[in-house]
Order: sequence, then structure tokens, then C-alpha cells
Amino acid sequence: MRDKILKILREHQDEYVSGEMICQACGVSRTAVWKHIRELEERGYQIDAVRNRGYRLLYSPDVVTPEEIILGLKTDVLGREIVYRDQVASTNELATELAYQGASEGTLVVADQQTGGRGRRGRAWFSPPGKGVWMSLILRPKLSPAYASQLTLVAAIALSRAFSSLTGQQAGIKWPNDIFFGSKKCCGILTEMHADHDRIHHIVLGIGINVNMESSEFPEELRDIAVSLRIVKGESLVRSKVIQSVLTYLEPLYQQYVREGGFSSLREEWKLESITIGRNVRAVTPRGEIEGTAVDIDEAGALCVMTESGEIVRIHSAEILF
Ligand code: BT5
Repeated sequence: MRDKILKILREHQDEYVSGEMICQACGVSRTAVWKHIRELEERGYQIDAVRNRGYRLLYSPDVVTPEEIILGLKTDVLGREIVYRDQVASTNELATELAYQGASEGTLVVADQQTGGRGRRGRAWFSPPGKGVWMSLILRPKLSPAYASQLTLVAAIALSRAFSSLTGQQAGIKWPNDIFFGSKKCCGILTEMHADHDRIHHIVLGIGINVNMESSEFPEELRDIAVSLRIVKGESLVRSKVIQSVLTYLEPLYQQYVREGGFSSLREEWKLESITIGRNVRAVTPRGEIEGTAVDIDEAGALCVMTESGEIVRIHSAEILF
């Protein structure tokens, strides 16, 4: 109901909308409309209420609530269901719980703040309130578990494209799960899978995006390695629009990944967004370090590194240092 009232106010932003008209459009009483208006105000919306004229929306806050994300979202599957929390330990954790409870394909879990945001291998992800997009998508591709990690690469293409278009600056993918501007990270991906031996039950695709932080708002240890879309663009962005843009770029790529059975058909597109290929890298793998030049990505998404001796090593999982 709140979504509907907000939509009406948005459509008539330059004028007052009578309480009567909202009642009729929504099929509820005047008292109910007034209650919903109060709730919107509590969430940071400024609504002018004038006797005998009605309501007018003056200001919408930068929030990542379902009503803001849904309005103007053009996807068919991704984000059609949205679960929002002001604060959560980790959206990946909550999404996993919801996935086990049967949440549908494309469900988006989003929080204003994470108190226990996670990176890979138990690392922490800085997720303060009001400044970023901390979200997880629940996906149920009918694919073998071997393809699950490739979804990280597919999502990275969408994120890199979305960020370039939102900021007007070129973003790029650092294999496998980071999006960079220049030498600094603005986004990380954490893909977690739940499967049995031949079938994916669900994948939780976690995405953390630094949107509106200033440099000084990053903790000391991140200041030299992290960046936000705002710093890159030189002005702040509306977080719900960032989410819409990411979902819009991701949906067709995700559909292609499911239809074609994995990442291989998207390999060339990935390379166009990559800042990894052609670079000298040091890959820290569970079985030791490999140094060389990143020369390609293979059909399965492994990074191909040519060592000094000319040998090509395929790296499936590693920490990459430039
Ligand atoms: C990642 O891990 O980059 C994956 C991050 C995924 C976060 C999302 S937010 C929504 C969802 N829910 C979660 O709980 N997680 C996902 P990794 O490659 O391991 O990088 C982690 C490292 O990045 C840390 O050790 C820091 O050095 C650095 N880091 C932490 N917070 C950062 C931030 N906000 N911006 C840039 N770098 C950060």
C-alpha cells in the first residue's frame, strides 16, 4: 500500500493530490492513507499536507527500501521480490536462510547496513549505513554445481558496465571478484552455493558496492585501496538507482549464462571489461605462488598465466596481486 501511495505522489510531484483521490485509487480509508503518509515521513520522506488540497511529495531520501527500488525497475525476474532490513549481520546469511525457506528465483535481499559483512575466506567487508549497496540475490539456475563459481564472472561484467555508465568513468574487472577504478576497489562479489553432487539448489550472489563514501569515511586500512562511485564521479548517486542499473545489466547476462550453460559464451565480453589480462600478476594459490603475465581467461573462467619459462598455468582459485 505504501508503495502505491508513493507512486501516486511521485506521478503528481508538482501538485497536491487529494486524500480522497488516494483513498479511491488505493481502496482504503482516509485514516489509513494518513497512517501510511506518517510512516513514509518516519522513513525520511518529506510530504507537505495542506487542508483541502491534499498531499505533495517534497523530498525522497536516499534509501534502499523496496518502494524505492521497485519504482522504475525494468527487470522481469531479478528484484521482483525484495526483502529489506535496516540492519543485518550479512545479506548473504539472510539470503541463505530465505533460500532454504523457498524464496523464489531472483529474490533480492538488501540492507542499509551490515554489522558482519563478509568477504572471501572469512575476511570482513566494511558496510556502513547510508553509504553503500549491500545486497544478495537468490538464484536457482538449473546447472551443474561446477558452473556456480562462473556466476561471479558473469556478475562482474554487469557490474563493470553499470558502474562505467553511472559514473562516466571506465570501471574494470580484477579477476575473479573485484571491480576497480584505476588501482582501487569499489565493489566485491561473494558467491556462495548450496548444491548436492549434480544439481545447484541455490546460489547466493552477494554484491557490496561503495556508493557515497568520501575517502575520509573509509577506515585507515582501506583508505589507499578502496574507492566509491561518488569519489569517481565527483557527485553523489542515488543508491536505489545503482541497484536498478546493476539488475538491468545483470538480467540478460544471467539469462544467457543459464541458457548457454555457463560462462563460456560470455568470455569475450568479460575480456572487454577486464583490467587483468596483459598485467604482470602474482597469484597466491593454496598450492603456492605463481608469477607471470595474465594472458587469457579460459572457457571455464580460469585465469591463464604465462610464467617466465613460457609455461601457461591455469588458475582456478587464487588471490591476485598486481
Ligand atoms: C570480496 O571479498 O570482495 C567480497 C565482498 C562481498 C561483500 C558483499 S556485501 C553483500 C553480501 N553480504 C556479505 O556479507 N558479503 C556480500 P574479498 O575479495 O575477500 O575482499 C575482502 C577484502 O576487501 C578485505 O580484506 C579488505 O581488504 C577489502 N575491503 C573490505 N571492505 C571493503 C570495502 N567496503 N571496499 C573496498 N574494499 C574493502
